[in-house]
Amino acid sequence: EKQGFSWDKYLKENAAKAAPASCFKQAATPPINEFNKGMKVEASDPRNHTSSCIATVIDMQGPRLRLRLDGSDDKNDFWRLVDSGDLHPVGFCEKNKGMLQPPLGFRMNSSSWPGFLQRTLNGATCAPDQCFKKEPSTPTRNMFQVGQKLEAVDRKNPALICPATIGAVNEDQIHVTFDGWRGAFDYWCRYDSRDIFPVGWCESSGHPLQSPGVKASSYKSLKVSRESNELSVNVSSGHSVSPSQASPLTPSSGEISQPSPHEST
Ligand code: MLZ
Repeated sequence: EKQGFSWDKYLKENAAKAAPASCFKQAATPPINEFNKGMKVEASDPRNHTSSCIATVIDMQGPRLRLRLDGSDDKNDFWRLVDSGDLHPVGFCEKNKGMLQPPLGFRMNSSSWPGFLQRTLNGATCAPDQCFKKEPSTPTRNMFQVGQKLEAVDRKNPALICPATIGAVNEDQIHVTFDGWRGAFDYWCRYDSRDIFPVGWCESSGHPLQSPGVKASSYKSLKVSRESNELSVNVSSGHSVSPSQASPLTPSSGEISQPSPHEST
């Protein structure tokens, strides 16, 4: 029998529906990753989107690359899909009459940039053109609906993709809420963000998928019967907390916490 988290079972247990694949700016079939660790690419600086920098592939997970800007520290790594519009082969910028820029926070004196650039590219392995896949087209409008399930990058731990739910929709924005994590990791993003994926994407792309957290989702699902003075808490994951486990009425923080091995962030 298959180990670990199963969307099939989870959707049934929670009587939930997956957001249709057509809602997402993602390829119908996840792109193939032909990069290797150590290869160099041109990437737009995530902290300064107008500048093109040299980056090195530090790690990979399915079709996602962990990148580090050359000349930057190891605290600002970022992840991009192999079909990200933010990535280009080395030489792209020059072909388009642009200039490669030092990353924000370049660790040397800016006058040493030209020399640094030459040294960093000297003898480097630049990722060949065929590694870079065409960016998928953008859905014409926001078609997400509240309650739909998806897989989403945890932006506080961007190596991770986790089960999530559309918590709200506002014009071109969606609220991504992480199942079982009480809001600490939730974020708003555009409907065409590359950080969100249809249910099943991790499995079909060979990327690991986290299991939902084990915390009560929020007081939205807390039902209190004042008459009987009975407390019952329904957790989005389908578990329920008995009155003896839960704290008494009138919570102060607005959230319930269950002791769990996954408490830490
Ligand atoms: N630091 C946490 C990771 C939490 C991931 C949550 N993703 C929605 C832990 O230790 O478990």
